[in-house]
Amino acid sequence: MTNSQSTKTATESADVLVLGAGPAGLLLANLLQRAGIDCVLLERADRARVETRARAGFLAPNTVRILDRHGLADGLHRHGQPHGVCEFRTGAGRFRLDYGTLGRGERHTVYPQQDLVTDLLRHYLEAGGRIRFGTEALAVHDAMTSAPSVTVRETDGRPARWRARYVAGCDGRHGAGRRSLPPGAVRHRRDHGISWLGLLAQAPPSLDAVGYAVHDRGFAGHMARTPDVTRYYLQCERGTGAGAWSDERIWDELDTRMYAAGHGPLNRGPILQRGVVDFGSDVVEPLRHGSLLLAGDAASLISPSAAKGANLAVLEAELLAHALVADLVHGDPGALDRYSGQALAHIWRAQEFSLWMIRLLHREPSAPIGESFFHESLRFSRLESLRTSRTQQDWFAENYTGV
Ligand code: RFL
Repeated sequence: MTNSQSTKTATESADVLVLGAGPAGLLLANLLQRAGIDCVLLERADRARVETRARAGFLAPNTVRILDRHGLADGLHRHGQPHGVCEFRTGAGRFRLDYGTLGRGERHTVYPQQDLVTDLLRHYLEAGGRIRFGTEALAVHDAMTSAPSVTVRETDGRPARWRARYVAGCDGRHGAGRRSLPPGAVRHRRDHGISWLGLLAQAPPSLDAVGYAVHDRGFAGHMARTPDVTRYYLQCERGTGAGAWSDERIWDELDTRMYAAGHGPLNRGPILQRGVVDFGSDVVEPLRHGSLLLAGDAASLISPSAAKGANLAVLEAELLAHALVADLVHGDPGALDRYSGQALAHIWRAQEFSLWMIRLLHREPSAPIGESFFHESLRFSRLESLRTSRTQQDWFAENYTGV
C-alpha cells in the first residue's frame, strides 16, 4: 500500500502532475521525486495492467546508460540479454548484420517493457512516490497560465480536480495531454498506409537474431523477448481485424514469409496477444505549451519498425526532468523552453531512420500504378547496399542502436 491512498478530497495538488505511468511518466516521476519535487502520477489503468502490458523490448544503449545513471537499471542488468545481430531474408536468400560490431560497436539489451515499467514503479514507490491508479485524466485546463489544473475520473467514477504548477503529459497517443493542446499547437502527421499484425507467441525464438523478412506477400518480423516468448509481426491489409487470422494461418504465413533454405519451420506455440498497428507517425511542435509539457508517445508517435518509441520516451523523460528541476529548484526559467528543441532534435532524427526502415521493409503502398516496379527496384537496391557496403552497414548500426 502506498501513500496514494490518502484521504480523498474534491481538489488536490502537487507541484508537478505526471499523467501516465508508462516508461516516460515513471522515469520522470522517479527523477522529480529524487530531486525533492512534490509530484503525483495519475494513471488510468490499475497496477496489474500497467505491470503486464507487453509492448517494446529492445532497449538502446543510451536508454541503459540513462537508467544506469540514476540507479534504475538493476532489473535489466539481472535479466536483460545483450543483442547485436539482425538477419534479413528475401526471396534471393538471407544475410546477417553483426551490428554490435559495426558503427559505434553498440548493442541492444532485450528486456520486456513491462519488466522495465515494473522496476521503475518499484523504485518510485520505495522512494515514497505518490501514484493514483485507476485515475483517468480527462482534460488539462488553463495550460497557458501558471496555475493549470487537471480534471479526472477516479476508480469509483467520481470526478475530481488536481491543481499544479506544471502538468507533464506522458499519457500516450490518446491521452489528455494531447487532447488539451491549445489552438496553435501543430501536429505534423504522416500515415504510412501500412499495417502490422503484432503477435506475442508462447514459443522460444526461432533465430538467434532479429529477423526481417522482405517477401512478396508482405513483411514479417521476428524478435526474441524471453527464452519462451517471441514477438512476431506480419504486414496485413489496412482494416484487418486483430482476430481475423486463425493461429494456424498466422504460423503458416510466418513460415512462408520467413522461409530460408536450410532453416526449418519456426517454433510454434499459442498466440498470447495480438493487435493491429496502423503505421502512422506524428510530432507535436513545440512540446511546451505554457505549463503543459509533453513527453514519450504523447510528444511523438513513431512507427515500431525501428524500435524507437520506448527509447525516445526514456530520453525525453530525462531531458524533461532536468528542465523541471532547473526551473523549480534552480530558478532557471529558460530550461523548459530549451527542453522542446532538445527533444525534437532527437525525435526528428529517429523519425527519419524509422521512415528509412519502413521503406526498406515494405512495398510502397501508395505507389501509383506503373511506378511500383520502380519502388520495388529501389527497395532491393537499398537492401543490396546494406548487404555489401561497409559504410552503409556502419550507418545502419549507428542509427539502429542510437536515439
Ligand atoms: P505508454 O507506454 O503508452 O504509457 C502511457 C500511460 O498513460 C496511461 N494513460 C492515462 N493515464 C491517465 N489518464 C489518461 N487519460 C491516460 N491515457 C493513457 C496509459 O494507461 C499508460 O500507462 O507511453 P510512453 O510512456 O510514452 O511510452 C511509449 C512506449 O510505450 C512506446 O513508444 C513503445 O512501446 C513503442 N514500441 C517499441 N518501442 C521501442 O523502443 N522498442 C520496441 O521494440 C517497441 N516495440 C512498440 C513495440 C509499440 C507497440 N505497439 C503496441 C504500438 C511493439 C508494439 C507492438
